[in-house]
Amino acid sequence: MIVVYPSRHLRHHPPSEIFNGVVEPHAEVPERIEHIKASVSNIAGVRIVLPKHFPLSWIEQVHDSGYVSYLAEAGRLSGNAYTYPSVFPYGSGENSSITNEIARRGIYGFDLYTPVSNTTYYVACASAMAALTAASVVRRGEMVSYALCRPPGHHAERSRMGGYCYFNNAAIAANYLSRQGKVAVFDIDVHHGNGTQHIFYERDDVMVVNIHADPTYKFPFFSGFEHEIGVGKGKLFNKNYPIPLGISDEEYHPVFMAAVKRIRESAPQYLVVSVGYDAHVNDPIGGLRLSTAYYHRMATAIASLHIPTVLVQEGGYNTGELRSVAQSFVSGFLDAN
Ligand code: Q9C
Ligand code: ZN
Repeated sequence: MIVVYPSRHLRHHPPSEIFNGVVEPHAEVPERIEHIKASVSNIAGVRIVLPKHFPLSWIEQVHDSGYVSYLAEAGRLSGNAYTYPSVFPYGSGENSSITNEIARRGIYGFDLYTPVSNTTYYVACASAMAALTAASVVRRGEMVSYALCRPPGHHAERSRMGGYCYFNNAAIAANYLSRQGKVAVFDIDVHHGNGTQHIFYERDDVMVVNIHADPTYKFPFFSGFEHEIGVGKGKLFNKNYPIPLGISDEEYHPVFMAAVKRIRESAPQYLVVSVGYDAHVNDPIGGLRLSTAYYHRMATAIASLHIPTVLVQEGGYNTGELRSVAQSFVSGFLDAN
């Protein structure tokens, strides 16, 4: 398995996140990817590579060009301090003509977890390039590859950052592969991948299947409900499986297998998996109770689909557990193949 490691992620270290008015240390820390990389590099059959460079047009096919340049400009204005989104004015950001810097921070972001500094654009590009590199490996004929993306991506919409995400790496990989045939995205991060849903909501060439903690109680709160099924020609090409908080392997499994069945029935040529390790029992923010061994079982079931698959790293915040959880997941994939 080729594993793509974007070493520039070490330049990304937001100091804090603000939840409901309270400042907390930022959960999305550099050690996450260092631990995952260290553990998977010990597995026989894994080869670690650096990202290759792809044209920026692959990012701009998924993200609004005003948003992409905002990220670069806001970073230059911030210098090496991180600036946070403002809460006004709320808006989608697309085709925005607003130039005031404070207002723009409210247009291009939807929460206070996702600050910008002068390294953000550069590290977000490298993370997206890692996803594209992993996708190109599968396009060349490998059955599986793994992009150790950091910052993560699945909360980033076409023109808004949020949930620690700037560019939607999984969506960029899925859109790239969609030029070759039908694609499915399977999002197993504990949080709903609202950005991926938003980006493909009107498309029928990329099916999006999401299993996550019920957004009534968990981030992102505004999206991820069962009635969200896609619109226009994208209708029925989006499927959400919200899960009650606190559930463990045996209760999760039937829902997971229903999602796998749905993917099999859509018969995609490529699969992109948004892999979060934050549904694990010891994750500090997830709220579900999956075991380390269950990640092996999930990987086996996904690999049994026999669809060329790009694994894209999303969340997972217990730095003490990430080595064993990643080891369980990756070896599940390799054992099945
Ligand atoms: N301080 C991803 O997993 N909520 N993003 C944290 C506790 C933010 C998660 C609240 C969750 C964002 C990629
Ligand atoms: Zn998550």
